[in-house]
Amino acid sequence: MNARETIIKIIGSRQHTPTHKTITTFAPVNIALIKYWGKRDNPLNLPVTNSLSIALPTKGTTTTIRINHTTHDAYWLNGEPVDKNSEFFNRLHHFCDLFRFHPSYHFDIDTKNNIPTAAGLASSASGFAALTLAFNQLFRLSLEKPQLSILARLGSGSACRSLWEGCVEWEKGQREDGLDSFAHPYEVTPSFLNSIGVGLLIFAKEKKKMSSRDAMLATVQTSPLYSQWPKQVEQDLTDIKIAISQHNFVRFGEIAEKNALAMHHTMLMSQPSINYCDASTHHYREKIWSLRKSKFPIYFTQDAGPNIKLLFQKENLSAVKEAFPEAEIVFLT
Ligand code: 2P0
Repeated sequence: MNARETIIKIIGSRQHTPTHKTITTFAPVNIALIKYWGKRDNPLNLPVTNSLSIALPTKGTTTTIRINHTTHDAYWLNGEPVDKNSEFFNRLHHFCDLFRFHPSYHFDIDTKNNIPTAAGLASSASGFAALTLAFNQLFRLSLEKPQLSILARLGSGSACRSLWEGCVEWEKGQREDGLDSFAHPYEVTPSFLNSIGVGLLIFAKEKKKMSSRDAMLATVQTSPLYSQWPKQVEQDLTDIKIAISQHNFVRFGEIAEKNALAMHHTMLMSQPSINYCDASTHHYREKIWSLRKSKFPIYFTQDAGPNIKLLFQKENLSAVKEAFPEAEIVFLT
């Protein structure tokens, strides 16, 4: 099974006549509380485990697409043309090929992130989700969200979670063709979701040394700790769902932080070691632990990069602002 076969199965005999209008879509960034780290199928981005995320409704990717009537695609990222020799160009092109229902179709795609690209802030997730929504409208496919989630996954695994606001769970699925591997909203009482703040500590804005795709593969293949990861995720998912149902922020934060640390610890044990942390990461981790001990509940999560995302309760907003004036604060609703 490959990505082309997936798209054929999803779209089936639907009409896919392009509109000649310009389409603009938006998809939010999602931050995993329980991480996706490792694939059971690499070309289809099928995960080893379920994962659970929260969306940042004001942060994400705006994508504009139109059919361009030339002989090639043209892509822009944040106003700059994308280098044809870059890995990003190849990934985009490969994804666009899935929607090239006729060889004469070529696309102008303008993608803008209001978060740093490729710095461990999930811009590929919101990017491929916004692009999937754009193709759905461009070809008037009228696909449902679960189907769009499957297609977004083909661009980037975590993109399948970026089609909703709020809390979202990605079901790993069992099927070899991946048609049961898509995301859906996970219900959280609005008052609990509304009580949580996220603080973005974006001190590293440059492109990361190793893509999460390569790092994930190397972790699965070489880390002696990887065999324990699926069990850890299963337990953390169960526990965080209980914390969510009990509106227990302290347990919620503890579990999210523990899961992020377990992911980084698992990759640190790869051969050669994969280390996304820098001196600032360690500085902020220590500061968070110290504040938590002496002042108020504050936790963090960290993705495939050095940056830290604070998790706190709105009632402590002024204390968070005082301790981290450099943090960009985002709420979940
Ligand atoms: C996540 N990350 O759950 C995890 C946690 C980073 C750390 O999903 O190869 O860009 O495109 O499926 O989705 C980042 O990996 O990787 C990611 P691909 P993706 O958010």
